Amino acid sequence: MTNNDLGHASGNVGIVGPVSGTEMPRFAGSSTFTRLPRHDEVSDYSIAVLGAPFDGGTSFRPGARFGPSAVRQASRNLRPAYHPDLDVAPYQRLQVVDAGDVPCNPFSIDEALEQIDRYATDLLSQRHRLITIGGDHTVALPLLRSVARVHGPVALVHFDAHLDTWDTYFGAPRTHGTIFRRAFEEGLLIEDHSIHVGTRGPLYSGQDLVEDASFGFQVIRAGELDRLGIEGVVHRIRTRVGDAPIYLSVDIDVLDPAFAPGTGTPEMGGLSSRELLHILRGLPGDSLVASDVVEVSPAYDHAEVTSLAAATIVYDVIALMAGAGPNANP
Ligand SMILES: [Mn+2]
Repeated sequence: MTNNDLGHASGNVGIVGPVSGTEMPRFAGSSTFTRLPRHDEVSDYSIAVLGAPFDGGTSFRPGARFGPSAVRQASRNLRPAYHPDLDVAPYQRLQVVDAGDVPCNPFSIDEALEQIDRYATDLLSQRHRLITIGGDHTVALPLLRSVARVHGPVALVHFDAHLDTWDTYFGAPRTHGTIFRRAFEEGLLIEDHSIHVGTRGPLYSGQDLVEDASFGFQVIRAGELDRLGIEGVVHRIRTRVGDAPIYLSVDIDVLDPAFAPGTGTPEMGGLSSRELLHILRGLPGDSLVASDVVEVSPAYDHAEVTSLAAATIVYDVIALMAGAGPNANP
């Protein structure tokens, strides 16, 4: 079967691109992320997009299990051939594929985490990078486990309204609000290289911040963005991570509910989608080994606002990994 038989636009030799928007309108055809080829349609790839439709670790509004399909659907809005702000044609530079969804057991958190770990471990290596669409934030724990197996401990760059370093909920140790404490305890993170960005809202206790700091996290609170500006935030993140391999975790609730209403635990006073995209575009793409975009709960969304934000972030992370050109101007 040739590239043309699949209806895919050809880029560099051997690379199979997404279905062309001139051959099939963007609202039709393949339902993969930005209509990329499926994992089993190509012989090798550099970046895989994976769905983790699991929301059994959610503490408030449920529904993120429908996130991967909603984000793929919203990705039809994107024209993925060329990213002008990063000056890169990511799908011509690297082979990117959609690896489908992990079959997650909706009745067992631990079994679902094992399933995600197994899938991610199959897809990841030193030269295969992974971007996972959640699912609630619990899915980040098995993803970090598989990343650490390949790369060793990593620096976590974590965009979220919440710290996600609490200990337990109702006695449950692995939930969407406890994963990064578990990741620290399991030695998956490089100490003193990780950072939360965009946290805000009231806490269970002031002690939460003390404990979080004791796990080696720095914090840029959402309100600090007004003082630091985009460049100041980017500088703080880059200084924090240094040359370490980065796992980038984006909880869509880092955005203000005005920009992302369709999520499980919304908090007022968040980032705008423009602020988030511009910060992301300032990150060192070469160091990104894996990423997730989580907590899209489509039942609470309106007009695909939240799903489109998540789809755009996934595409931007792909473009960052593919490498910015010489004219990039984030
Ligand atoms: Mn979170």
